[in-house]
Amino acid sequence: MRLVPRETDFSGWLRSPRVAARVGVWLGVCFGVAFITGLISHVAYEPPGWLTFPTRPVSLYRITQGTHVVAGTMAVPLLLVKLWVVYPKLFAKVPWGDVRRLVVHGLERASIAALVAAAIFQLVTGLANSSQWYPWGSFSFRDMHYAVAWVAIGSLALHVAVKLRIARAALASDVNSGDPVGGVPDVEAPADSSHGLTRRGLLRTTWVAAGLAGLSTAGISVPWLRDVSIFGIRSGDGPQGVPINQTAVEARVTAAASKASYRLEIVNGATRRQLSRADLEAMPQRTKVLPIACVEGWSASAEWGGVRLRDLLAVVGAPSESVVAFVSLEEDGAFNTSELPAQFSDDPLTLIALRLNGADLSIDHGYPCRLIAPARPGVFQTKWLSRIEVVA
Ligand SMILES: Nc1nc2c(c(=O)[nH]1)N[C@H]1C(S)=C(S)[C@@H](COP(=O)(O)O)O[C@H]1N2
Ligand SMILES: [Mo]
Repeated sequence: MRLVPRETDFSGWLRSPRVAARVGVWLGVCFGVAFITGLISHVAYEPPGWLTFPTRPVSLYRITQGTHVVAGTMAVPLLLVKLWVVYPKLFAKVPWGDVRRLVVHGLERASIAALVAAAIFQLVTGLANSSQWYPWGSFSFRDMHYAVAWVAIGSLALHVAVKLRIARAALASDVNSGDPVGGVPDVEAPADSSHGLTRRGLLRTTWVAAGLAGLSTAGISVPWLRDVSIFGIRSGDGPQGVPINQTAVEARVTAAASKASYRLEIVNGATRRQLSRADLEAMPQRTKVLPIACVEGWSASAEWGGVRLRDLLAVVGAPSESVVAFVSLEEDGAFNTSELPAQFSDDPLTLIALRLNGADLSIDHGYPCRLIAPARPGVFQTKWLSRIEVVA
């Protein structure tokens, strides 16, 4: 008996280039969608100097980030099936005798290794983040996930280029055919299930698994899908009908946020104003329907009431198109400050919210006041504001 099997030890009609190509197409679509929506998220988090992120549609980030997480989740069953179909190739014969073929073989192996490692890494870290599990400690999820996305998409492009000819031939031929495709041998597959699972049966099962994975995640942002959203850990309602990522107790702001002496400080250079919650309530109030959309994929729309940021900037003589820093009462924590680009400060929909869905903001949603701006990642919608400062 051999310890290491050979590629030819894995027979069976399911492990066919025709199956691999068909699953590969959809896997590629999921990774492509996740890559593009991921780039949008990256730009929303860290806009490069030459690009201003749009403030409309208000649900832009909600849609792109929800799509990102759904595409990534759908890729999980697709990747598992794809790896199962092709893994006998791990044991393919190495062409030791022929240097040129050995080099080509080695390069192809290396690119596949990079692709598989990057794909698994992206799906595992993405799923962990969307379920709020941070096993990587002090490493920044976003930095890692972003860097490896380039490895994944680069090695995927290379893989597609290398396999294009055989994949096209495989897709163009009957799925049950036993003819070799692009020089790769195949075996005739029975079309009926009396011999076990058919290729069509495997493909159908794979599509259903991917569809269910997508549906079960989509519920975190699509209200009517909530009931089937078994993976959506934020699908339940928080207070006032909106989920919460961090409560006031967790952020240790309960005392500071409930004090009668609370003042919101607004700073523009040497000009400083201190406003109590009653002062804020005395200013012109607006109500707007805007979503909260977290990087984790969940989102919820709500009716926010409060003062326009523009109006508050006017109080300290600042132009509405200012870059504005927000500081929370929360003393430490990764999300206790944010910086709002000028186009969002200028937007009439950007509010310092005092109310949520017709009632005073609950303490977990940011009482005495919080920022809510259109088309922004949730992490920048700073809660429990203590200071608003014009920085540019
Ligand atoms: N001060 C402060 N603001 C914060 C956070 C936080 O931890 N501290 N979490 C942010 C994140 S990650 C999200 S998604 C939203 C969630 O808003 P909600 O709790 O009102 O739903 O608040 C943001 N604002
Ligand atoms: Mo978030």
